[in-house]
Amino acid sequence: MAHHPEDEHHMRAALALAARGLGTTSPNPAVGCVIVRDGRVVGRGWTAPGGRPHAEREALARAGEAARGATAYVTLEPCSHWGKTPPCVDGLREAGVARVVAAMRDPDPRVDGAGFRLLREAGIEVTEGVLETEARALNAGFILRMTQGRPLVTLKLATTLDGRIATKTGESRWITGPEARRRVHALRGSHDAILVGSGTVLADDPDLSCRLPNYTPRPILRAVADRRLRTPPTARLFQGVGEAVVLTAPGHGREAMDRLTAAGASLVVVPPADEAGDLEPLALLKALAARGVTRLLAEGGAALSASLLRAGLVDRLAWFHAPAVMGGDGMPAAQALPVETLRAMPSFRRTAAIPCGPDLFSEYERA
Ligand code: AOF
Ligand code: ZN
Repeated sequence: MAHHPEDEHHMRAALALAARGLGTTSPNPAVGCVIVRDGRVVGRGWTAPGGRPHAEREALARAGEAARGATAYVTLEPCSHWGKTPPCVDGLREAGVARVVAAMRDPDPRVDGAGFRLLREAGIEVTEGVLETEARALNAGFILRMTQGRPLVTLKLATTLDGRIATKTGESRWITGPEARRRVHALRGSHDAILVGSGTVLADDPDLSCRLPNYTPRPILRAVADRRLRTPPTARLFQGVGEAVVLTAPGHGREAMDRLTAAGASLVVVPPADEAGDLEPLALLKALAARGVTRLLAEGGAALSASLLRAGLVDRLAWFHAPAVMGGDGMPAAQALPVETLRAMPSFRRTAAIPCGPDLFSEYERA
């Protein structure tokens, strides 16, 4: 269908609106919608916290009568199914929208092209695939959960220039400065869950909260991979806002499990991967996806990072580098993968490099 010159411009605006919802809409996608009539924006909307109302409903409500004859730009195919709310396709049709421009097809099997078909059957002009690459990157978590049953994994690390996360005596607070630490909270805010290994809980007792300036702490699911059930019930991560989950191996006694559930944790048993008894990383991710997690921020330590990298399950890196060098007796960001040839290294493509106070923040995606 015809591509109009202004389509990309309005879709870019819709994508920016969609991004506002990241971290608050799971298990639903974060969608954005802009309604344009005679070249003028008459309504804007994005998926509400909790995943409903959908973006189109929000934008249509603002546009009111001005939606008649208008074009709706949506970052995802409008839904065609009856869920807890009526289909957005019906909303668009009833509002008299003349044309729908969508960035990508919805991989949810309840939609999967049916939204486009129903719109066309209702006589609405449909253009698909505008800024599809950008929309796929934005929806990567939702797409992975729908198609592979696992969340998007971003591995966050804060290291020295030579990639060390702690001294040999275990000192790690703080390698990076306050600006970097503030950015970590923003990063947490755009994810549905945080995952750490039990070693990190024992070493640092992080609270894993999401505190943003001028906001009350945002609820976020906090998870610990803890095959030996070493996490103490007094761990600070149990005190935060939102669900706390301990992922462990089978075979623990009732008493050890009850101690953690009494502290407010949900216990999830996942199969061990190998003789060493490490938790199977994909099973761990699937257990989190089953709880609705679409975007996971893994925050170390060295064992968890290695286990995810080894399994090829790190989709993105968020790496803070402090301007200091620790040397070879410091603890490396990841335990042995192992890598013997350069070809065998997990490799990434840099997507951003941003100065952050004295530190450098860089983002990468899988090469
Ligand atoms: C849209 N716009 O803003 C969102 C959509 O549980 P329900 O009924 O809310 O449906 C969730 C599904 O709806 C989700 O899997 C995805 O297919 C779609 N989400 N669709 O048109 C939105 N959030
Ligand atoms: Zn919808």
